[in-house]
Amino acid sequence: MSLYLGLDCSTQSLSAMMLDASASPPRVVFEHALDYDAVLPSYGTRHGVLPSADPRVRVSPPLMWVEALDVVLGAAARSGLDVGRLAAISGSAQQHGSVYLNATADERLAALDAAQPPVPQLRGIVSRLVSPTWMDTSTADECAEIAAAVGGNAPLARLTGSRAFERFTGPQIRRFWKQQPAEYAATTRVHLVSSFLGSVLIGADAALEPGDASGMNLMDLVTRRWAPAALEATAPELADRLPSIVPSSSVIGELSPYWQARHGLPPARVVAWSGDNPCSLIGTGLVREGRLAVSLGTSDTVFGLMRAPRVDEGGTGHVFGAPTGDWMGLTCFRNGSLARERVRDEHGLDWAAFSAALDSAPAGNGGALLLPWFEPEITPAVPAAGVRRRGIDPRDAAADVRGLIEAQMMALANHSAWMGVNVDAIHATGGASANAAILRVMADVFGADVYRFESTNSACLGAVLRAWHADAAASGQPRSWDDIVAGVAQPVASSRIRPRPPHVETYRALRRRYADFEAEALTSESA
Ligand code: ADP
Ligand code: XUL
Repeated sequence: MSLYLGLDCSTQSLSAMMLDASASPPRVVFEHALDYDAVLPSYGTRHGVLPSADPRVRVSPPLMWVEALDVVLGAAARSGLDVGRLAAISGSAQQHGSVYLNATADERLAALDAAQPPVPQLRGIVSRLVSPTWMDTSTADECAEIAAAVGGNAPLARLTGSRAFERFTGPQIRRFWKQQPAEYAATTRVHLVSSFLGSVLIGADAALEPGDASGMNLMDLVTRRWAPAALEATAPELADRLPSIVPSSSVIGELSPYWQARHGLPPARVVAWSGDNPCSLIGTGLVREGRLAVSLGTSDTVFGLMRAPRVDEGGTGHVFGAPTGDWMGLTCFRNGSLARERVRDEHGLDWAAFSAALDSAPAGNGGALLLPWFEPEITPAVPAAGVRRRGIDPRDAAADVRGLIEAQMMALANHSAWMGVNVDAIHATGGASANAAILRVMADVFGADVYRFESTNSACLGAVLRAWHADAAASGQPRSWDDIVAGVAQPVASSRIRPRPPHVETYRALRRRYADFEAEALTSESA
């Protein structure tokens, strides 16, 4: 019986997981992660992105992801497992980031020489050397232009699931076309990070699926096809440059002869890659409506499955396609793990001391508040960095750490209210979900039970499970999503953290004061 491989190309690392589906229950038998800054220093990234003098610009070198893929596939092949049993591979990638390919790409991808590493052979295939990432905020003008062309942000949100957001691929493509028209003209394909890496695996142009395509401001959320009005508002002749959109559990090809020969892998099925949040929805087991997941990764996100696309016309959140064929609501925060690391480092702490400092200050921090905008923020939209403290001495480590974590948890809770989910349980994931002190604040602020998972990488687990789901269907033995996630993507029952009623009361009041503080700061900013 079968092994499945999931890959996750995230902001700071590329990771892999293998699942043995014949074990009872199915279990993860291999995990490996590669940190870009540490293992591939020649690309010059910091936290996975290139340094930039303009704080709005956050780009990464796309071929770094290919080199990481090569290293990680090699590690999976040498895992000692019988990789001849590998039936299917899928992937997860940071959302919204785009890769621009020229007319040589298809031929070069198909003709790779297995005796050589991939990157030197693929150097000429990009029409743009860098890929804008989800952290990029340089496209405010383009957002305004696109929204105006389709009649405003509310109609754009109804059509595509989101108002125009700076990091979304459509506004990024428009800026590229405006600033580098010759390079845009030379671009024959604009891929997302997900469909780019899928293309690299199959040695041909790969399709996109609706989960990641809905992060572009270009797809009709209901028909799951490109929306002509959005394409027209974005850039000329864009339809020809976009991949096709296929259902999420589609086999898009097989592992190319190059990867088979290079690492001794079989001709496994390759399943459409998706975005990290849609993959995490599966990896946290949220295949039914009613619970939310909170991912504390490089970005912090809060999301849950939706049976119908209840779009947020208020402009905070997104509705994406879910891998199950349903939809998912999501709100994203940019000041996540890197803000936590910043405060940790400013006070000279390690994670254990950070947690102790957090625990040592009282719930509610004596009424003190902090707005954690160390970098421009996505939610709410804060164009220029600027941390604000009210009643916190920045030299007081306990108050500062507490202020940060309470701010992050209150922002997550307040800005997910639009989803209309009555939350009684939260599935926590992402690197910082390993931190129980943070999860205790989460439980108190949301007034909900919080559960953890064995692995903090639900995006990678979701990718493996998507590979299994699609392979089962392609083999004529389809399995339900409930069946796929049972026993694998379930929270650890003993990890349950219950909210403490007095603290829930404290935060009920503080959440309103936090919302007022946020609103005041935004008003004074725009004044
Ligand atoms: P990504 O979203 O890029 O995949 P991860 O989910 O892998 O990121 O999260 C990585 C982050 O997890 C690191 O940047 C680090 O700040 C954070 N992290 C790891 N361990 C802890 C901990 N014990 N407490 C808080 N944060 C942690
Ligand atoms: C979601 C978003 C981030 C990235 C991070 O909209 O921008 O969560 O997907 O990888």
